[in-house]
Amino acid sequence: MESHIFLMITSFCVISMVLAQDGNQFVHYDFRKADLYVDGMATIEDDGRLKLTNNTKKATGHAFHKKPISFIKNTSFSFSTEFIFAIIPEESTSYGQGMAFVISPSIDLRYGAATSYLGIFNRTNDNKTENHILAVELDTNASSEALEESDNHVGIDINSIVSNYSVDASYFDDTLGRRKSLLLASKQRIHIWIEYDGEKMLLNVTLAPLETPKPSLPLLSRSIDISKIFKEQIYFGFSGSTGTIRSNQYVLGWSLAIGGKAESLDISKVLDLPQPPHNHMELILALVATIAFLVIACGIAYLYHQNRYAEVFEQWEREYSPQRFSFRTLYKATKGFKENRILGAGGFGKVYKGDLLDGTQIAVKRVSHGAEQGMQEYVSEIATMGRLAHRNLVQLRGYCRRKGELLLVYEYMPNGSLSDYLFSSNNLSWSQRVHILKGVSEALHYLHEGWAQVVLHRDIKASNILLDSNLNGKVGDFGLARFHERGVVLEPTRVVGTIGYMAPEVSTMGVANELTDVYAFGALVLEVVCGRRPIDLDRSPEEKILVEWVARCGRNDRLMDSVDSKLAGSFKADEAKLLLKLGMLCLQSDPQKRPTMKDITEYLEQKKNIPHIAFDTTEIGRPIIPQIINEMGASQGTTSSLASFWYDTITVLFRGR
Ligand SMILES: *[C@@H]1O[C@H](CO)[C@@H](O)[C@H](O)[C@H]1NC(C)=O
Ligand SMILES: *[C@@H]1O[C@H](CO)[C@@H](O)[C@H](O)[C@H]1NC(C)=O
Ligand SMILES: *[C@@H]1O[C@H](CO)[C@@H](O)[C@H](O)[C@H]1NC(C)=O
Ligand SMILES: *[C@@H]1O[C@H](CO)[C@@H](O)[C@H](O)[C@H]1NC(C)=O
Ligand SMILES: *[C@@H]1O[C@H](CO)[C@@H](O)[C@H](O)[C@H]1NC(C)=O
Ligand SMILES: *[C@@H]1O[C@H](CO)[C@@H](O)[C@H](O)[C@H]1NC(C)=O
Ligand SMILES: *[C@H]1O[C@@H](CO)[C@H](O)[C@@H](O)[C@@H]1NC(C)=O
Repeated sequence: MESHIFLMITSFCVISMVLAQDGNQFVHYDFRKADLYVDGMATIEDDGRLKLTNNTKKATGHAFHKKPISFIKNTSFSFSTEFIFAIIPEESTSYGQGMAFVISPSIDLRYGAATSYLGIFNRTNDNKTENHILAVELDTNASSEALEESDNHVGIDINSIVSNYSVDASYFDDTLGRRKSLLLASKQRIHIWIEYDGEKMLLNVTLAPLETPKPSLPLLSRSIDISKIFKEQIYFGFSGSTGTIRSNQYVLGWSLAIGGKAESLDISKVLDLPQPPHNHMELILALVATIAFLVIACGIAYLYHQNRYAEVFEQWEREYSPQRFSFRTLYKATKGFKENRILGAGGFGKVYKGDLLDGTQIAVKRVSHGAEQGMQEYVSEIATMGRLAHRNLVQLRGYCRRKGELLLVYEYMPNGSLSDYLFSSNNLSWSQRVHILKGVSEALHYLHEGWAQVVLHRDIKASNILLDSNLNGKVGDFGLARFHERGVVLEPTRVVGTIGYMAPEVSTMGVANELTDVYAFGALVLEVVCGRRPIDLDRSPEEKILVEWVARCGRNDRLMDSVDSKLAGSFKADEAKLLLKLGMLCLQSDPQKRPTMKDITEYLEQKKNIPHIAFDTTEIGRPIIPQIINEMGASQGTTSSLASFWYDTITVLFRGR
């Protein structure tokens, strides 16, 4: 029983396959697989489209299914077909000729004329019953030979190009319940159904745009007795022509059945039309426009990029390139120099925290640098400073140069500056303070004597001493540092420094040397021991200037009174005495009486005894105090906090003689 059913199924399959191969029924989406005969302009394109006409004027193209169908001359003969076509005219106002679905006794219609004959008939054979041809024309030109009036019509032709029936192209829109016109030469894919019911002798032609399902009403429904047209054998196919105006005509899917309903075409399988071909001028214009657009876009991107990451790099800088950072790297490390990355701001610019890609933390100082002259010398000094190495120096890792701006890259100091630490709620213990001062003295000793050249820091102050994670003091910010050969007589230069740390002679002599650094170091020592700024305008006149006040305490034999009150009872008196005396030694008005940094390290290591100091007013070097600060101090109140802001942030620049 089971095997019997199986046999029935297989035999059914064999029959339908035979039918399909027979040519009585087929569906094609890819015409390479169809058994087509083509001639004239017609070709089957590489991706499977049937292209009936090309851009040749006054030519024809034909495509026929090779297998003939036996035509039985009785009422039982029916057929059904549907296909997708597209007419792409060269111009958009003139469409040229059209195409037709043709049932012919021969596959060879090469005698068919071009232009208005659509490749089906010619002047001699037109309107002859010997043609045995039925065609459904999709005509886009009203030709006088064919007695046509419409440039967009569908016609049924029996043996003649003069249609027996013809109507303007349209389709019935079932959702609207009315007809809508449809342009055949619309460059869009159009669906057409042609059905012949042999019993009713009715030929129906129905059109619709590709996406629209088959309308319920046909465009044409005419009674025709096809038995009077055909002979015993018929072929199904297409014919198209061009005239003086050219067009490309495509067939993109075809289903046909004899004696039944043709299988519906699956719209999703229907090939797209090729990209509309451009003419040369359009192509060149498009190319030029594209290139122009790209150039402009690239230009904008480049300028934006240039502007964002622009740097100045000159030939002479080549030798420093190992120390050079790209601005891009620094920009990314500081997240675009974000406000929340600012570590501090001074008279010379802001300092930002940065994270390099390898995880190293850095501090980036942006120094505005108006003058490009002197830059070479400056960068060479920076490069030299990059080679300075001491555990109590903040390592300068490199630099970057932009127009009007210099960026200095330092190792990152997690505990910030000594100034911030000393005057914040953090309490630096006595031993920590001593440790920091020793470290700074060693660094300065190294700068002055441990190097081939003499390095003057010129801006020693609490805010330039930075603290690492173990609270080691490190001398940072070499923004004002200068180098000179040992033993040369220094010329007066532009004098720089910070109020409170500037030795009196710099204003009169205009010379900075090792001993002016020593003076600043002395001011720093007193600041650290006493926990007070070198100049504090908020205090009483005798306490305003720290060095004068410490001297007063010394003269009154009450030196310990000057030690930071936060340290009460927790400092070593003998060490405090040593440091205060050392500070006073450094702050003497006569530079020659000041100790060298070498002496200082030896006093601190107690390798050498510190000389006697009288705390005599005449010997004390009062730091330079510009008039404006004095005046501010005179009027107490709100301005004094402004003065202390100045003190902290403004580094004074003025010319020596
Ligand atoms: C059009 O088809 C004809 C005939 O096959 C061919 O000779 C001609 O080169 C084709 N023209 C174009 C533009 O493809
Ligand atoms: C059709 O005509 C043929 C002879 O031409 C005949 O043998 C056949 O039975 C006819 N079929 C029908 C359905 O009338
Ligand atoms: C029809 O063909 C003629 C002659 O080839 C042409 O002048 C006219 O512009 C065409 N009309 C359309 C709508 O293509
Ligand atoms: C027209 O077609 C017929 C074939 O039907 C052919 O014999 C004749 O030569 C053709 N005439 C011209 C002018 O091409
Ligand atoms: C076609 O030929 C028939 C006669 O065979 C004639 O009556 C008719 O007018 C012709 N049609 C045209 C358009 O010439
Ligand atoms: C042809 O159209 C008419 C009128 O709409 C309809 O009655 C008939 O069933 C159609 N025939 C076919 C084969 O679709
Ligand atoms: C179309 O039909 C054929 C066959 O019925 C006639 O012979 C033609 O004369 C007719 N042509 C027109 C224009 O009606």
